Amino acid sequence: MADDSYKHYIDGKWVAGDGPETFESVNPATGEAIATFQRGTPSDVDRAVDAADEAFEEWRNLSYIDRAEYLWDIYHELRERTDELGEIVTKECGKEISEGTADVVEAYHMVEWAAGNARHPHGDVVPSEIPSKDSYMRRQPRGVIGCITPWNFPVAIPFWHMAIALVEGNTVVWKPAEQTPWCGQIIAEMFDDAGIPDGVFNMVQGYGDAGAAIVEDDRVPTVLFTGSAEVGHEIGDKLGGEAGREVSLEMGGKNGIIITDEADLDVAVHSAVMSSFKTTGQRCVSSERLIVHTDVYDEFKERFVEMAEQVAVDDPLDENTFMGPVVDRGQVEKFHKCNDLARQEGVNVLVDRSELDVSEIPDGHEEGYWVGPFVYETEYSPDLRCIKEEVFGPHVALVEYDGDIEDAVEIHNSVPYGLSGAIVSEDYRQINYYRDHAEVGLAYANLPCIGAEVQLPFGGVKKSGKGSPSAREAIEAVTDRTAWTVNNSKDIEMAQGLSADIKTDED
Ligand code: UN1
Repeated sequence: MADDSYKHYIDGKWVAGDGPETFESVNPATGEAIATFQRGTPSDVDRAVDAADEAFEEWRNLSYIDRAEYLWDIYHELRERTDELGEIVTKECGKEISEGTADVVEAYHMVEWAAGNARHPHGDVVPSEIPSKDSYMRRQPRGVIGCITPWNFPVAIPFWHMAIALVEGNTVVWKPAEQTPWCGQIIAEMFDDAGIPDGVFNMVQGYGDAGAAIVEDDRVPTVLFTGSAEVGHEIGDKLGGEAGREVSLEMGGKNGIIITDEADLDVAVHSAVMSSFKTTGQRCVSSERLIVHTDVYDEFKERFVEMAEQVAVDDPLDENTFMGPVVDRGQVEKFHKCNDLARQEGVNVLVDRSELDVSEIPDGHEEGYWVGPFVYETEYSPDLRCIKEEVFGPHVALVEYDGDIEDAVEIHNSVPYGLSGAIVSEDYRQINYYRDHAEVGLAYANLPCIGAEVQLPFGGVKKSGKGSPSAREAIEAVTDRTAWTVNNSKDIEMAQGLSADIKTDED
């Protein structure tokens, strides 16, 4: 073990774990190593699950409000250190500084939601057919919750999962993304500062093998996962077949924006640029398809292309930057491969800043993972892979449509995913048609298709997810409900007119 490497947090202690290997966090803007971390093994995960399992009984017996107190401490620390942490997010995952900071803000919003919820009424009182019976819903925590989180929201998404799991009375084993272990380290330090009881919160740093060990462990009744569709479906397939095990998965999308003949083009261009290029196209909710009515197509195209040529790709710590680098070399390669595929499929390329000119790369950042917008137009065909497969980068297709909103929505829905989408239109009938027929979990009108607030369910349909691992919906995944009925009478009376008389041979 390298002595200066950061460790796992298991059972209230910083531990090196079994593995001989370490890995580095790299600043995507410079290619420089930030810090070294221990790479977790399945046996480290095993120890973390042991600790979480052991701590569960005592933790669940605290009141909601007492559990939430630990989260309030973290809330205050996140607020006090927002700027500092925002900068760390930016240095570790490359998104520009307003986004790095917004990640931390989104994290404390979720902590506020979860901890605040502890003082809200819980459960429903349900009427009974029998006047002497009271029925109501109770929730029980499920136990050890496995949380596997992505690098693009390295502070917010861990709290989507963990704040809720913990306040509901579960314990946690968390694996942060291997690209953003420094954010993981700081979050674990916050739990330590808050004095969370040993074993209630555990973090194992590492790669997919550590994540797989969490999924394999049948002492983990629920896995919350936000990340790629490929991994999410593997987890879903495995846990779906196991009695008593649950998943809540949020994966990617091939999100679209419909710009109708009734669109305000200022709103359309602004929404499209935000949705396609913010976070360098690396949100699950980023848009890679712009479906534009033929009447406004030429003007929209001209204006969108002009912006795509101009958006500032630069040092993410500079507040005038719109797009930072992508997260790592793998993402650069995938982006180029997907652009090549589009070219092979015969699209008409409109903007190609995929290989940035040296003069566009900020000084001292030559080793960073830089790409710029890649925009093309193509006629719609259900067979084209480039308009169906997620890239996770600033790769955008313009697809012209003729006809009514029904035609646009048909194109919009003709992808295997369904996470987020938007319509830009001044006509409420078109908006309502879209609202009722778009196959997505998050939908917007006259807005970008990014930027959901934490109190909304965040999840998709089709290949984009199962459940919503955030806010109220995450509670479903980390608790079991009991429908509880109590009899206030000495007589037993049954519903549905069922006789409660015990008849004997004497009768
Ligand atoms: C993601 O896309 O990976 O809605 C998460 C948004 C953010 C969360 C994005 N609140 O854009």
